Amino acid sequence: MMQDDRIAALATPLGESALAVIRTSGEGTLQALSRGFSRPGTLQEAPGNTIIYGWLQYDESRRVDEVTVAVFRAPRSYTGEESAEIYCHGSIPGIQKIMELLFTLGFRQAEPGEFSLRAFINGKMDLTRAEAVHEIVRSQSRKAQSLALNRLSGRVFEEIDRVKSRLVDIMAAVSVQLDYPDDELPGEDDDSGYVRSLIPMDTVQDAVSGLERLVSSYRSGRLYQQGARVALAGQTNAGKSSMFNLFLKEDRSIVSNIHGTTRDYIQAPVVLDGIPLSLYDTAGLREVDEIIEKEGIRRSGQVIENSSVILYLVDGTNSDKSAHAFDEKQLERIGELNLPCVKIWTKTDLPQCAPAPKGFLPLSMISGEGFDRVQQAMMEALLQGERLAGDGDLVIDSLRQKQLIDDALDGLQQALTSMEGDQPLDIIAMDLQRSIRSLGEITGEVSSEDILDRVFSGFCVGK
Ligand SMILES: Nc1nc2c(ncn2[C@@H]2O[C@H](COP(=O)(O)OP(=O)(O)OP(=O)(O)O)[C@@H](O)[C@H]2O)c(=O)[nH]1
Ligand SMILES: [Mg+2]
Repeated sequence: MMQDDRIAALATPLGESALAVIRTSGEGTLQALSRGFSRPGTLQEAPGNTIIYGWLQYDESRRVDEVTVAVFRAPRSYTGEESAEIYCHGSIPGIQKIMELLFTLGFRQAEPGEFSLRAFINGKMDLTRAEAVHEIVRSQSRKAQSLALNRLSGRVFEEIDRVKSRLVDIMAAVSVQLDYPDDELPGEDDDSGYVRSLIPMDTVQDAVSGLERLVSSYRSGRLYQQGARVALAGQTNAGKSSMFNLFLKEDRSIVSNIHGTTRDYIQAPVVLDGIPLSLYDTAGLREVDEIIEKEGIRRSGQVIENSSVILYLVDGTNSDKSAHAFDEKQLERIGELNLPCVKIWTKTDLPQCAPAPKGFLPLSMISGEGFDRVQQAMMEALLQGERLAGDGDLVIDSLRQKQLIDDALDGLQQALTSMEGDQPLDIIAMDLQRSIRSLGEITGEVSSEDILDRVFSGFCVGK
């Protein structure tokens, strides 16, 4: 991507709408745009943060659209460059005509994420904030959006920066000592008390716990942003479709007392505690010869294997021994696949229902009794020991950030081990330096084309 030319892109979805926004940026944007504008002088002279009304046109006889143009002067714009946002009518052919006009005026189509890349390069935001912009756009639930807003406001940056600056202070002292080993202080192979005075253990320990907190927030960050796949599984008539409907609060999947009612699996989205879930009702598991039901069971098996958590339902009124053996076999398989699973004992409202065995949660689809506990258990299974984040919590959602924090942690732990093993100062210094570098990569202070490409190429065009 070049940085010294002018770019343009539609920033809103391409479709019919009252308004659409086309974003432009780059040095000379207003000058270039004014050549296709009904009031060139006004546009060229407009101060930053103002809005100018007029027509986009090739000339008076070839008008393209009636628009307003928001004017931004460098560095007070999203990208930090001179830029303009064109508010036009949201018609697909109209937008296409405007883009064609812009190309003849010397703009080129922006690459995905190019506006944000320029913002980063011009020092308008660090990489964690740029990633947050993308995460906000992508958020599927209100909670995910709130958490991404926290990141946009710079909280990841601040936390990383806090840890990093303490390590940099330590490294500064260490470097002096490595450069001038003969100064009054004892040499490097002296007692470990001296190394510890240069590198305070509790500061390193504190950095470790700060970073560990961030890493552990990743699982719940992921859940909020990407959601999870939940499969309802079990034998025919166990109550899967009834439970599916209970989740959706609507009569969506066919429920009947005929075994094998559900054949094709059914998927529906549902948001629970701010986590977007993809819920699957599957075909009841049983031995069959009938070819269509068999295929339904096979496909359901794939859904089950690819889910993040399985809710396995067992009909509590079924006293048939072979049915229990069948369930045990299925649960064993799920266990072998290492999939989180919540076991549910259904139809507890019926008098013939046996008490729930150990490890099963009792549930009645009729009264809804036990449903809260089941949902809670499902969340626990998804979070695997992490707690759910509150709105104000700092939660990371970028795999890139998580991996770099892991690298930084690795360096710090290595440094701590070396200190305990009375290793020479330069060895410990290398580990600290590695951590500092990884932390710098998170915010983009240390960056390469490769890293930037990875971060910004996933963005949408116009961001
Ligand atoms: N009393 C009572 N009846 C239930 C309960 N759950 C399900 N049922 C009934 O059990 C029967 C089977 O329920 P479904 O939800 O269709 O069962 P399924 O697991 O989807 O069955 P298949 O689609 O055949 O695999 C229906 O008649 C439901 O009304 C429950 O908790 N209490
Ligand atoms: Mg069903």
